[in-house]
Amino acid sequence: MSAKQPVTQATADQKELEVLPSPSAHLTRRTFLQGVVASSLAALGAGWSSAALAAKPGGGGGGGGGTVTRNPLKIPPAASPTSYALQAAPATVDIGGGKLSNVLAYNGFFPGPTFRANTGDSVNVQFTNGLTEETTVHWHGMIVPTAADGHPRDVVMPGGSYSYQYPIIQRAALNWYHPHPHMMTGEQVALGLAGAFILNDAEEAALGLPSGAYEVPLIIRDVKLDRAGNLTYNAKSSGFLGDIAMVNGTRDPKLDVDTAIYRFRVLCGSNARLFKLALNNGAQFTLIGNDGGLLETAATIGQIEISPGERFDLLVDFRNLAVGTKVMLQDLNSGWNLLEFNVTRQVSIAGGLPTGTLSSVTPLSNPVVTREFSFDGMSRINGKVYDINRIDFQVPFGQTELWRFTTGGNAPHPVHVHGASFQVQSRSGGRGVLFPWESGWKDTVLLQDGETVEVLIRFDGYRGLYVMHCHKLEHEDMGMMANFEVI
Ligand SMILES: [Cu+2]
Repeated sequence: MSAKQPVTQATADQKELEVLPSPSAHLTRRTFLQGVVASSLAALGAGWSSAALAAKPGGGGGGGGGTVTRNPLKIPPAASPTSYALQAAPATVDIGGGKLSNVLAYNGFFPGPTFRANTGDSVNVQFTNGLTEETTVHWHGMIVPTAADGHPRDVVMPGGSYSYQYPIIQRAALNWYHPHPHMMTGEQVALGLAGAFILNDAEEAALGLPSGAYEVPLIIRDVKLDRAGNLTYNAKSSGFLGDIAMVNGTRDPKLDVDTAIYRFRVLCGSNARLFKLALNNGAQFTLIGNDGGLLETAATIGQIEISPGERFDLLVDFRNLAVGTKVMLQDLNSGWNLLEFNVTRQVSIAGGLPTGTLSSVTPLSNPVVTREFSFDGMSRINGKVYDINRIDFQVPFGQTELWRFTTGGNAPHPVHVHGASFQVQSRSGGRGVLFPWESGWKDTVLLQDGETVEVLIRFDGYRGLYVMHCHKLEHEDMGMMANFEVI
């Protein structure tokens, strides 16, 4: 691959209204950022279909869904990260009903294997890059040393390998892993590279929450397919939006359920799309956790909005439904049907929805420093486009700080910080309130137009280099990211 080209603010923001010609599975982020229409088919290697003339509206994920043929929800295989060989490479996968699609995959799986581990375990993932461009693996939500964080500086070249090693020093949560290379994250994630990482601990295990077949990871995202049915990506500075939804890499998915309580570990894996989740039978979700693990107490909620990078831990109670009942998980923003639950088996399982305290969350307090971060345009934080070699600020280890995120526009900006979780304190302007899913610990918080969001944060894991950025991946790739150093 050629050397990276500098990105100027003008280059990035000029692109605001431009939609690059589809298809562009072959279009590299770098080319996008240079403002050049790529015609190269070489970027991602062999096996990719030729260009389609236009993206075909998928339709399958949306609409009333009356005649849609539904496909069994894929459940990615579980894997232990304590000793694991992980490869990113092009692959052909079944996206439902035997329809094959060229994607980028971890170990051939789209989404990648679901890592499962416990607090105190040590992660040892030997990664090899089978792509034809640079990549890294970022462990979103995991508190890891800089060298294991997948920082864009630590690129793994095509054919190269890297050892991600770290002890798990944090509480139970649903985290995830995905690429984080400079200017190419949006492309690689959109084409399929992401997987869940479920971390458990003694506090959570003691609650006896639904497990086994009753604990289901749901990676919800939108995708764009070309005419041949392959995942494709067209970079757009306002954020990539796909035509159809997929859950766990399955188009028009369905899940057979028992008359039981299910625990859904929900991750918004889209590049830019927000989903407003609801059940079409009017049933409520029992929200028990978010990015940073369990909440102190459960919240009952009918609609819940999730933005790229955020995670929710939701219980859904099917106990009182008759066999034969169908319930649809919907996205109220797009009107899409995301996942159909078919109640197929009567069971009787002891226990119920949790009451009382789920978890202990020690509040952060008394910040000694306040920092302001303005998310400007589509490519800048505090007026600056990301420079991989510039350290934007330093944070003393172990110091509680108040970080204030603001934006004048071009939202949504899901703000994500590496190296620590934070506690959301307030939101003013815009929606003007905090939501139940924003209590406890978070690592990604949604900043909408006109909003100011304040969080308390303390870095007490490791010293070293980390980034904060907008998790609308096109904004990140264009430079809405900052380097900081915990000292
Ligand atoms: Cu943004």
